[in-house]
Amino acid sequence: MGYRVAVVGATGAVGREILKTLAERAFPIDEIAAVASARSTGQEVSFGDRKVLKVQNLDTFDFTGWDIALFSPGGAVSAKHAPRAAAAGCIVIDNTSHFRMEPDVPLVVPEVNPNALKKARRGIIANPNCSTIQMVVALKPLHDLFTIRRVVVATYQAVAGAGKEGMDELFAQAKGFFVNDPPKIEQFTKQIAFNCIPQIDRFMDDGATKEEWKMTVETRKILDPDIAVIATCVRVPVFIGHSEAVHVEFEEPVDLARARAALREADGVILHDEREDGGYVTPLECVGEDASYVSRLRVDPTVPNGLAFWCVSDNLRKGAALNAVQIAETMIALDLIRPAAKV
Ligand code: 11C
Repeated sequence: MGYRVAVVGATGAVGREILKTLAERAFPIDEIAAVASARSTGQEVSFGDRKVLKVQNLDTFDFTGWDIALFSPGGAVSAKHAPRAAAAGCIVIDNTSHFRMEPDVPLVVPEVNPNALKKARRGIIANPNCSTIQMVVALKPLHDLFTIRRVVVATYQAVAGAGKEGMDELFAQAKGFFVNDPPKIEQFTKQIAFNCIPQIDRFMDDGATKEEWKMTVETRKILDPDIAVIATCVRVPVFIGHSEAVHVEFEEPVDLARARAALREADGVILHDEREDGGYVTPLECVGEDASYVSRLRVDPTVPNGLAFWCVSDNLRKGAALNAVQIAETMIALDLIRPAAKV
């Protein structure tokens, strides 16, 4: 027997990726609903190769009898509708930042802290930010070996993080450049085509951006509250796939061979590190893939126990849709979700 699954925000970039991921992984589904805001009602979205779903209106959608709702509609919408779905008995896996730091809402990356799912008392589980997910998947095996004290990370984040509109803006500006069209700037603070923008999300009081703050607080909640993290998050003219240059300081002396072996064994990580021209993974190569790819692994000789590496991952996939679906799969494996029809 399968589950009744609702995908909320089904017409967005992440919602469509969730539908694709559920179909590809043959998630055990008895019935699936595509749900979105009133203005998308009646639109059609694909589920797998053969099925087309008519989008239903979130305002009037009744979650009673639905087992799992995968939400990615934007923070304000999740704030309003996720508690309503949870109150109806549906397990909500929310992709927005709205609930992430609430103490009674687990923030989960299945390869890192699956047992946190057992504390989902409110029926809401938060999916972390994409830039955090790919980094903690790579950090976990290293933390288990040498105990991380501090992480310094610079990100190179794709425009897909700003949704379909972000991708459209890069496309339009890049095309316009060759025909002398002035760039139209709407989704980003400056021209993104042929440029890098050191701001993702709004500024906080301490001068960090909210994206940078998320990387700090989410890493601590998921992996270890004692880890210090400083991030500089940069938007780059890449359509899909976030990259990160990660510098890590450990409590204990590092051993490169052990670090390599642990990364090779770790769930969710692919170590591709050849130390020759092109012997590393770039964002273009990780699109549509599941892993967090680690390359350029080396000792950082400028601190006592340091390692540096490069990490790329598909931000719509492991960074959002796949991680959310894996949370649902892990909850099923841990017997934390049963089909409503069975209870
Ligand atoms: C970006 N990381 O690349 C953001 C998108 O908190 O889920 C995801 C925002 C979030 O713009």
